[in-house]
Amino acid sequence: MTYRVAVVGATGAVGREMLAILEEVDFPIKDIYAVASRKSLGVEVSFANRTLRCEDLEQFDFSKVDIVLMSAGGDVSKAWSEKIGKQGPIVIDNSSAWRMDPDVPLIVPEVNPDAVWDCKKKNIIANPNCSTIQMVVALKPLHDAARIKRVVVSTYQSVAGAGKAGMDELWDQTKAVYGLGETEPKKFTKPIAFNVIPHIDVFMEDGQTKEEWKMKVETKKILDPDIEVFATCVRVPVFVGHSESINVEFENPLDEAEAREILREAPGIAVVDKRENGGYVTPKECVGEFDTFISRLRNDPSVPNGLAFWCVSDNLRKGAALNAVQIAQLLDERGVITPVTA
Ligand code: 2RA
Repeated sequence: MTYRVAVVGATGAVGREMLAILEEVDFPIKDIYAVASRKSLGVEVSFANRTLRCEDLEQFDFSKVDIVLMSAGGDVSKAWSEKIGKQGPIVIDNSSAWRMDPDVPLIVPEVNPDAVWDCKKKNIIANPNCSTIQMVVALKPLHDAARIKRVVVSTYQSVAGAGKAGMDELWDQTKAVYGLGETEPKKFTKPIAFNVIPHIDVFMEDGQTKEEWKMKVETKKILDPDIEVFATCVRVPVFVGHSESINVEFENPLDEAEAREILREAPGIAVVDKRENGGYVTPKECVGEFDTFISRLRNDPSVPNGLAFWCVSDNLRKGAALNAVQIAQLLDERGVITPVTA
């Protein structure tokens, strides 16, 4: 079985990663198309050993594909995903546009693969927010073992989460410190070079930011509505790779040694946890990797049945493009789509 695939937003950082990962995992592709807004018409992107020329989103005939990997932002997704789904293909959307829609499953394949069948209502599957994905991959096996009551998480999110403009801003401001170029913040609210900013996405009425809210509501939708989550999301001057400090309170006892063994066996997780200099993973080391890395596992005696750990993942890969491609693999494995092509 092979599939006809379109990548919408193919010129963006995540779109390019989607193409790279489709090739890396050897996804069974019959035809592949790069699609983008008119301003990227004709731009070339690479796939395997060839180049694809971007086609115009407004003109593209989506009835000729089986799967659409969409990373073109929330506004484009709101305007297009439902229309595309009605033409036949399943849209796997990386934006926040559909994540909380009750008729759209929000999927992390290691956590809630069975939800894939719910995509039939709108032919849309939502890819969760990057900071949620890596956290729930780690929480799922621990929840199965001892039932999580509450999670307190602080994030250290790379500028790649804000797209190419975020990466350019860190680069330009870093150069400016040495007298080379501009310093004015544009994408971020304060200087990001040599600084940290406790603000990602817009503020909500209760004082939390939307990024913090997403971590709560998405975890409930993907993993368990009874889990309480409190997040503080922070942008840090790291180009790629999100880190999280996670404290978990369980209903039942689970000590650090058991948790370490459970996580070692869990899909999508690599445990690197030596109590010595450098015996942990930093974001620099996770770039390009598929796994979510767990380090610094400790009992947290400040609450009953408490556990703390450090969690690092490539936000452009597991936090976006890789998770989307793994959803496409799940569609294939479960036989959700019947492509017209053999
Ligand atoms: C960020 N969560 O890091 C966003 C990207 N999805 O800003």
